[in-house]
Amino acid sequence: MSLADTARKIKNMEIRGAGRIARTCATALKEYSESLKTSDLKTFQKEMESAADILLQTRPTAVSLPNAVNIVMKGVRSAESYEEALNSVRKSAYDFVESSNAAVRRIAEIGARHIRDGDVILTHCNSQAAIACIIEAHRQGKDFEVFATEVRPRKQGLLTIKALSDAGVKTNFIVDSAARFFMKQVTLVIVGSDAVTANGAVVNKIGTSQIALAAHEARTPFIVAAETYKFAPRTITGELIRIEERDSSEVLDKSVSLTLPNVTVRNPAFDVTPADYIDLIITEQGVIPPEMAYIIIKESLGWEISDFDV
Ligand code: RUB
Repeated sequence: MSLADTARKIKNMEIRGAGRIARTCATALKEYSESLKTSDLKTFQKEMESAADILLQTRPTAVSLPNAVNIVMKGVRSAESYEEALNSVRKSAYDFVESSNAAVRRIAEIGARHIRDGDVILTHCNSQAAIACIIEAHRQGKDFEVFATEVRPRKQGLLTIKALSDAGVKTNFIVDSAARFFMKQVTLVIVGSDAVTANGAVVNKIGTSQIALAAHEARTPFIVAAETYKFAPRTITGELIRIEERDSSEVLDKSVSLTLPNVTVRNPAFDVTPADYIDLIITEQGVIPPEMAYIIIKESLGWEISDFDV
């Protein structure tokens, strides 16, 4: 696939979900580097920076994307020869994809331990990491059922119920606004994440924070499955995660909105759930309380406040 095709598919959400977006971008940079018809280091670096920029513009919220791009571009930026730069892209892209897949498997193992017989789990959107925990617990023979939300406007819930149904997990499909109605019978909420901030807030699909509020009210544990490359280094300086607002036509057909000149359709794709409403974050390195997010950014990702111009 060409770099432009990859960027288009991420933008229009044919390729979606923070983990998949990150792996796709790492692979796209590798393929792009191999397609370049130059052996001049400076030209190669310039072309790779432009390619990275194109990918970075596709979706603004998933921090996995800049994290993956930076991992792949690090060796390009510091290389002293074209060969070194090309080898570095190949290796770092390969390593990133492998470690990302391994992280999801590890999160599944750890997350499954938090699921017990008799649980009623609610999940929102379509998170590979969250679903992997549920499917792993089912594979281990645990007996539970799932409530999956529809996820307006793009209906990612359809992907979730297909994955769960294919795995043989007993699943209830509900509209987003029914989450609080059913929360009384839910014993565990598991969602994924597009970004985790230094203060332990989780950015995930719009509606996640309402579900967290309802879970808090019902004293239902709320856990997040997030690979460490979803943690956002720049938030240690207080920088906020940009929330993507998508086209209004995803919510209301243009032919209808054109007849309603006084109506503005708003379509934020994500929201922020504060750490106060989150019990645990499951990473591939283990389970942490949200308040420990800064430690992951500092010790696992290796970022310090002094790395930023503040
Ligand atoms: C997807 C979404 C998912 C996270 C985590 O939003 O909010 O919960 O990306 O997914 P969108 P994963 O459909 O707009 O991309 O665990 O697969 O990385």
